[in-house]
Amino acid sequence: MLKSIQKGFTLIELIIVITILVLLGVVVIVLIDPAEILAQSRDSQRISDVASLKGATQLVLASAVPSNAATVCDITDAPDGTDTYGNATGTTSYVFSSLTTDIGASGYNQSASTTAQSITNTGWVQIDYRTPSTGRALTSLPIDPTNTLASGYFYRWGCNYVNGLYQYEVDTKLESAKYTVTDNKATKDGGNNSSRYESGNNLGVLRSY
Ligand SMILES: [Ca+2]
Ligand SMILES: [Ca+2]
Repeated sequence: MLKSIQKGFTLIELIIVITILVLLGVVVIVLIDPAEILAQSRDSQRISDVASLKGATQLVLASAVPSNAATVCDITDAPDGTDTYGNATGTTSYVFSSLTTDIGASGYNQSASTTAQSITNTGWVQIDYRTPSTGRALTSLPIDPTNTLASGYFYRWGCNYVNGLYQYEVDTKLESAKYTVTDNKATKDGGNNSSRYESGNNLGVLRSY
């Protein structure tokens, strides 16, 4: 008589296997830290966007200065990081944010959500990035992947005109441990704001908000 061969797993074996798989999953999630990976991804975009904005601004202001440059750049005094910008009645703004809501401080300009990324002077930075027409650096204005006032994650842009030179600054806030602890870019950029990553040809242009 043939012995019956037992097939499959017993309940105990199944429980052991499932427990091991769950533990392995937890270990993998802890090691990978998906939240940090996502934060690093957003930061990489921010660093890239800031570099793009700096390059495009430099190209425009150094070649064919937009006709409205005098109205979007503070031409009244040297940048010192404390400028109030804007005129007395607040009708003119010289600090532009990628937010589409009011930042709640004088001198700031927020964009219309429908045109925020336009490279004509209706984008959140109100200068015309279509010049020069060849070698154009931007096809659309980048906006922060989070872009909310409450989080602090949004881009800012400002410029002055001093001694025959347009001086500009772009800044953003970073969030990942990689770029705020291991490689703390906000404190190593040479700027005057230790909580934001600054770029431009004069890092004293933008004030705190
Ligand atoms: Ca800084
Ligand atoms: Ca600054």
